Amino acid sequence: MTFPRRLLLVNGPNLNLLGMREAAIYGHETLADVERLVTETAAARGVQVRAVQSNHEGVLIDSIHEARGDCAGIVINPGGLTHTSVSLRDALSGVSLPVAEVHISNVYEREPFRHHSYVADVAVVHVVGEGVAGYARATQLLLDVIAGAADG
Ligand code: CA2
Repeated sequence: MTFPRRLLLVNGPNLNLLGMREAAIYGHETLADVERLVTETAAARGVQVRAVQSNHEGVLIDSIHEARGDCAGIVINPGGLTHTSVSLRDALSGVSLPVAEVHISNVYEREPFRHHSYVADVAVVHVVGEGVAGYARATQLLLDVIAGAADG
């Protein structure tokens, strides 16, 4: 494989609270658990992970820009910015890297304002409502896409 052997994992606003509040919706696992899961999933395929969580949109956008040339793809749970941020979507489409969008909860079974994602059509992988385990599946699927593109 000739692609950079690194993924960027991005978690958006409030996901630092995982495991501390709203366990009925998001479960008991913490952000550290998420980052460990993705790191171990990627490591099993020889890929490193750079993990970023921020409550600030601009920090997230900067981290996405910095992935260009350094990472082969992006796993992202944009949190509430999923439903509001054209700028985050533009950053993702601007770096031209394959993107996996993950949501812990099933956003389609929640309030109507969570049904629209500005990120969905710039992502090639979508995993919704599988809890924290969904990050591992998203990582596997994204690595499949990257490996397929490298082969093709
Ligand atoms: O289901 C998901 O993963 C979400 O992306 C989580 C976002 C929400 O705005 C999206 O609609 C769906 C919220 C993340 C906030 O996470 C918290 C975790 C624990 C306690 C409070 C918030």
